[in-house]
Amino acid sequence: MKLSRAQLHDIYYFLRLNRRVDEQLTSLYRQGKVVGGVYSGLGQEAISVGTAYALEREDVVGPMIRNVGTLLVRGYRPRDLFLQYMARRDGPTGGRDANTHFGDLARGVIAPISMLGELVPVLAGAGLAAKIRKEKRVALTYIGDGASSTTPCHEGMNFAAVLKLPLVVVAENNGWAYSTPVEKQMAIENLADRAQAYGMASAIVDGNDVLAVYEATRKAGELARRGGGPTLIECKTMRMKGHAEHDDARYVPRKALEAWKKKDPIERFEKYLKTKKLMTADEKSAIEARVEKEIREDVEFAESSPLPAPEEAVRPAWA
Ligand SMILES: Cc1ncc(C[n+]2csc(CCOP(=O)(O)OP(=O)(O)O)c2C)c(N)n1
Ligand SMILES: [Mg+2]
Repeated sequence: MKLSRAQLHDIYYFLRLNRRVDEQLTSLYRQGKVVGGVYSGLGQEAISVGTAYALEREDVVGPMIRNVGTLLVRGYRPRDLFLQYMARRDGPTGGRDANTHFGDLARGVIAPISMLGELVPVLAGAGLAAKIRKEKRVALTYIGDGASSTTPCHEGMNFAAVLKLPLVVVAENNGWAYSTPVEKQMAIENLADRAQAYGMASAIVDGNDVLAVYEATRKAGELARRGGGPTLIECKTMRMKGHAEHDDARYVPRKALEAWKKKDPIERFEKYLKTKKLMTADEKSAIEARVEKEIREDVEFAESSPLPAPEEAVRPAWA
């Protein structure tokens, strides 16, 4: 599907918003205002935004903690992230859970599960439900290079392939699983090569190219809707920070980070829109001004929200 100029601007807006939410969360963390850790998706925004933008309204998505862009595309606002990370009363879990551990079926968002790989069988189940009910719904979730080596991930992918479920698994190969480099946890070059063994479709894309990610996800979604079964999309990218803000990632070679910085997904998309004359300097400034205004207002809103009352602690997180 060819994206319109308005849709391209929309994607640019979400990429920027994702980046600014990320930066703002880091800033709040450094001010000691965050309860728990901040798990940055810096440099991986094209994957969250490109995949989520390719979904239809009725589809379901299971983001992981770095997929803030996915949440924004599904209708969450920056304030939801700020409130949640600062454990405030008005946040999605009312201060009873941390980081992106929230979901909303009305938005088609299934909350992350911390145990790596577990979302694969859960989203395969969502795909199975769609198949049984004959709904043209696609289920999509994310795994990291580390998560891809877990038992539930293998079980979920095999299950989805055998039953030809409408599942899209987006593997964010960012080179690292905490301090473990990818070559120390898999003996093959491409994570997507595993797809053949399950009997499912696969694609390898440049994870820093939002349009490539979008296209691959559309294609996988179309295959799933046609009853063609699941797809594993490997997005090659780089984790540009430590595992979380507390980790300075001194074990990651600086040279690799410098090389990847040159491939920044947002700068790259900006350059593309500019050279193809798809976004004027004025249009770009207007989008950036809108993002800045929303960030400013939402940080203010979140900071003025109170902490939950002590008796709230005994209420379940989801009640
Ligand atoms: C089953 C399981 N083992 C270990 C952990 C601890 N853990 C949390 S994140 C992480 C690394 C994840 O790496 P990857 O899947 O590549 O995702 P990335 O952090 O690069 O986004 C580990 C080991 C966990 N949450 N679940
Ligand atoms: Mg990783």
